Amino acid sequence: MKFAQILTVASGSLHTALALPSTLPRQQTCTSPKLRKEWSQATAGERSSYIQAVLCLATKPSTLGLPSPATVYDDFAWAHATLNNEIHGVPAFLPWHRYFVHVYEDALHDCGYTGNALYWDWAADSGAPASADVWDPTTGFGGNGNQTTPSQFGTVCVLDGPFTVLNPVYWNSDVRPHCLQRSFAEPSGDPPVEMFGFNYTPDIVAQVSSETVYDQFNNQLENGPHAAVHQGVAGGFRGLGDLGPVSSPNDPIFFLHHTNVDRIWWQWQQQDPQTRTFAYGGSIGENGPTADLDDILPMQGLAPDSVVREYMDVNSAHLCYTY
Ligand SMILES: [Cu+2]
Repeated sequence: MKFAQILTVASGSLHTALALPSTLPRQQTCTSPKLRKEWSQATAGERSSYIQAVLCLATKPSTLGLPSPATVYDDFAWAHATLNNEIHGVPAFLPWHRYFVHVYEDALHDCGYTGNALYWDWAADSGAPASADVWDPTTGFGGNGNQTTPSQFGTVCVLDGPFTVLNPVYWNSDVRPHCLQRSFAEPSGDPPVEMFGFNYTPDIVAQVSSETVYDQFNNQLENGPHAAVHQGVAGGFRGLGDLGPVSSPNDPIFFLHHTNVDRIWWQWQQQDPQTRTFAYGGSIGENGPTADLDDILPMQGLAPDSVVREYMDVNSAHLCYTY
């Protein structure tokens, strides 16, 4: 399975931020944190405004200078794809994706959305993930791709909902314009559950969250439930869903998925905020250097590169949100 292979690829290296000043400028404090809601808890107005803003991203020319017809929508998939080895299978997985969701939230705001990042609580829906509210054709992201045509690239197009008009340009890092593709994994397990739901149940999330060491927690969250959701949405027998390859931000569900991953990390930090807010470490790749809070988080021009330390605490002035 494509995504599983990608996830196990040995990681590259994050460079240590030797040149940065030891004290970064401090803004004011976070007095009223913004509440991030579950998709189904957002108001109808928030949901529709969120969807309109996603569509708006695909009307703006790339700000990264990617050749036409690439749009801001494609900037996110391209940046994620080109950074693959630096942001997966490494301790920076969680803080990098926290930063990425934050940058995306800003981009939605530039497109008129006034709410906060939203999440999909897939554990709550793990008994029947294909029936989750997020896939609703009217109020949500539309559902499964076409599973009746031959298993070829460009045939598993999403059939309903607001995103059938999208034409993502990248597949991995290659220019390969296509429809938004999904391929929900067929029922399996005992009793059979669709979309590998048995791999991201509340019990499994609780088990992962019982890890007390950051590196273990980060690894298990990434390779366990996080990966299973990618595979569940993209890896049916027709395969080829956009949530599978490293250009996975092509499927807007990516950001609801990763906001939920971020929420699980936040809950883990909240179990013992004193020691866990800045709990970080592990080695960068096999026998690689030890991860450090001063390691760079690269953003490929979507936003300034930052450092891990800046994305550990959701109560910092520049993040300032809660769940
Ligand atoms: Cu990722």
